[in-house]
Amino acid sequence: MRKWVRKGAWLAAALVLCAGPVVAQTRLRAWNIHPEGYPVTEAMKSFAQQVAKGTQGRYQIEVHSNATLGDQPKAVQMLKSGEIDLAEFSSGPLSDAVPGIKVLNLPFLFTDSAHMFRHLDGKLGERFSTNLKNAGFVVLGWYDGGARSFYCAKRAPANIRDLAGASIRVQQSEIYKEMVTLLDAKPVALPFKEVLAGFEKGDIDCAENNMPSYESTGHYKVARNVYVTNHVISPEALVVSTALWNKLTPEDRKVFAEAGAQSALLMRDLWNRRVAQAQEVAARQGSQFVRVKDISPFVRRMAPLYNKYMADPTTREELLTIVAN
Ligand code: GTR
Repeated sequence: MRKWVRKGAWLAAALVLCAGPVVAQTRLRAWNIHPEGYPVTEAMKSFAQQVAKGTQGRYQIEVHSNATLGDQPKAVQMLKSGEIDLAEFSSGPLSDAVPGIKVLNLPFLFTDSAHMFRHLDGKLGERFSTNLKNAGFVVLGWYDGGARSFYCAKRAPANIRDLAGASIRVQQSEIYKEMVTLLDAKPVALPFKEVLAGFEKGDIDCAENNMPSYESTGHYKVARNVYVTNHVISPEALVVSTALWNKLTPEDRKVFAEAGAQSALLMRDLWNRRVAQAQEVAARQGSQFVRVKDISPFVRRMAPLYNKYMADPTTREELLTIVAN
C-alpha cells in the first residue's frame, strides 16, 4: 500500500514538471448586444480565440452576448469606467461619448459599405481612431452596421409623407432623433431589447434598422411593412478600453490589433450573406418590402441636419472629406 502511495506522489510530481511553468491568466469581459450566430457575435468569438492563441492562453476573453450586461449606452459608460474591457458598439451610442463620430450617423452620407470602408480603412478611420482613443476606446476593427430602413406595424409607408405623425423608435442618439423629427414624426428612444415589446404594447408604430437586426430580433413578426430607404449606412467598432490597452505589452497589443483586423474582415464577409438571408426569412413570413422610388424629397428634408453639422467644428472637416470623396 505504502509503495503505491509513494508511486502516486512521484507521478503527481512528474506531471507538474511536465506541465511547465504556471501561466497567469487574465480574464476579460466583452460586451455584445447580438444573439448567437449573428455576424458580430461570430466575429467577436473568432477574435477571442485568436487572442487566446496569440498570447498562449494568457488572455481569455468572455463574450457576453445579447446585452446581458446592460444596454448599449450603459455599456459605453461601463467600458469607460473599466467595468468591462471590450465591446462592439454601433456609431449611434458611441457618438455620445465622442462628438466627432456623430457624422457617421448622418443620413445618406455613404453610398454603400464599400464607400464607407474606403474611408474607415484609410486616413479618416485613423482620425476617428485617434479621437476615440483619447476618449477611452481603442478601435481594433471597423465592423459593418449595414443599411438602415424603416418598418412599421400598422401603416405601410410608400412615401416619406406616410411616416408623418408616427411614433418611431430610435437609438439613444442625437442625429437619429433629429432625423425623425424632420420627417414630422415623433422619435421614441428605446433600448434595442425593448423594441419588440414597444410594438406589441402599441407604444411605437415604426422603427428603423438594418435587415439582420430586423430579422434576428423578431421585429419582422410584428412590423411587416418595410420601407426600404437605406437612409443610414454606418459602421460599428470593436473596441478595447484605453485603460486595458495601456497595460498590454507591445507584443500583446500586436496580437490584439491583428486579431481585431482579421475579425473585421470575417464580420464583413458574414454580414453580406446575412443581409440576404434575413430578407429571405422575413419575406417568407409575410414582410412586404416597398423600395423608395425617389429619395430626393427625403434628402431635402434633411437639409437642416447637413447645415447644422457643417457648421459644427467637431464634424465639419470629416463631413467635407466624406462628401468630397
Ligand atoms: C443594430 C446595431 C446595434 C444597435 C441596434 C439599435 O443594428 O447593431 O448595435 O445599435 O441596431 O438600433 O439599437
